[in-house]
Amino acid sequence: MRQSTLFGRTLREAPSDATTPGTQLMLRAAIARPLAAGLYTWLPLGFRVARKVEQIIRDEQDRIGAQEIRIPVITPAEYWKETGRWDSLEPVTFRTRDHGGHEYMIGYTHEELVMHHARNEINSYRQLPVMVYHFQEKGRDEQRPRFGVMRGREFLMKDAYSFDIDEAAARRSYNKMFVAYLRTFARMGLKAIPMRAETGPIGGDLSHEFIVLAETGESAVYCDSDVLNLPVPGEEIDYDADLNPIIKQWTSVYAATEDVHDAARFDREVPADKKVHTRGIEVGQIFYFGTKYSDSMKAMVAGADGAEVAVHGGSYGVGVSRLVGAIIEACHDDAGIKWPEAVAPFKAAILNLKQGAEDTDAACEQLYRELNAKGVEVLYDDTDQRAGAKFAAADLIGIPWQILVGPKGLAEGKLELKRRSDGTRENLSPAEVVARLTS
Ligand code: 5CA
Repeated sequence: MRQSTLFGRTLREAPSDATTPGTQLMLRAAIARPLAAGLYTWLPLGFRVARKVEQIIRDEQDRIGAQEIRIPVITPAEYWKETGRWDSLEPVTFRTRDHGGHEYMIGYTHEELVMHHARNEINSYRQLPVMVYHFQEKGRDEQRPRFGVMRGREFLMKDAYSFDIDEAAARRSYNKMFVAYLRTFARMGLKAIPMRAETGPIGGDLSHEFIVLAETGESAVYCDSDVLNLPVPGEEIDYDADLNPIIKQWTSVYAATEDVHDAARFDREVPADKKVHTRGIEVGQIFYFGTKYSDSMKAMVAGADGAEVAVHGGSYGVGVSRLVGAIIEACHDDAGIKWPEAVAPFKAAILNLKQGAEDTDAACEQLYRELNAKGVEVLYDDTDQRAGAKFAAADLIGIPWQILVGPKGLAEGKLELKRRSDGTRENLSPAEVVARLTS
């Protein structure tokens, strides 16, 4: 893409209401723009990141056999009334009526709706276990929308739901999702730490939050330094094997947020020498809630002995919108964002340091064509800005590789390849740059 055509201007100064470095950078780098409190529009750069985040999540959900569906945003009151959440969620939801007077709410979450489908689609233990998931906008009338897209009133969530015949089977599903989450966040270049959590309005008695460490995060975090170095399971992981050893490894290290800093609730207390006190952002939460929804909604299945039992459920959320904000919060320096390559809006940026000069224009155009032809996503800064402004914009936007094309280097047949993450620079021929970015 040519930067001169990009919809969304980068800003030299952040608007004064942006309180954290991440939210300032999100606005300055033209990732998203507010429409109203807690309501954001993704601009092209941000939308590309959100799509990559979504695709990594989808990949890892598919890998554990979860099946993608899509439930509507607008949800009828009748299902929520079956569980009592029509009343309990009243203060935090957006509601409306149709012309016939029927009541609806914008999904705050989707347990009731998926449970309604499950009771119609599943009637025998032979159909279990099964997991479904969807990506869908959620509406939550947060009292204090803040931190940009990280606490919005509308946001994109991946929510998954598991159905099992009994508690033992449901815990196997929970474990699969737990490991899938470890892999999901690691693939985005993040260190996400699971912590025992409160179950809040979702219910049940087993839950973990996944917290990305970032100094500006909303939650104070205490954790065992060992948890920072645990290896995340690789692609070869066998999800049908017993996952308990992995879960045990990750839950036997103490980790807690300040608001639930009550040692009794955690898997283990940590010796004060190993305790790390930092901050973090909750990017996902998983719940095992047993028969809480299936009892009241009569989602029954016939067991092996023919007797009808209520299906055991779990739900598993990831905040897609929040992740985009959390990645910025976790990956930036004073100059701007440092996108991890897996989620970067583009892999490389071409900076034409002398726009309008025949040799730099020609070299940039050729490089741009060649990289595009080889499938490398590239943003070409073909604007009329002077070199200094282009450097600043490129560092702000945070694309992992910058290719600096200037007359001096070109005279020797060289371009400069700069890595945004650590600032290292190399002088390479155009062919070497292409080879590097396609290897
Ligand atoms: N039904 C369960 C799991 S599917 C559920 O709703 N869980 S949740 O409330 O913990 O939300 C899941 C994830 O959505 C959170 O971990 C967080 O990453 C994200 N999230 C929650 N509220 C917001 C919000 N107001 N703005 C942006 N993301 C949010």
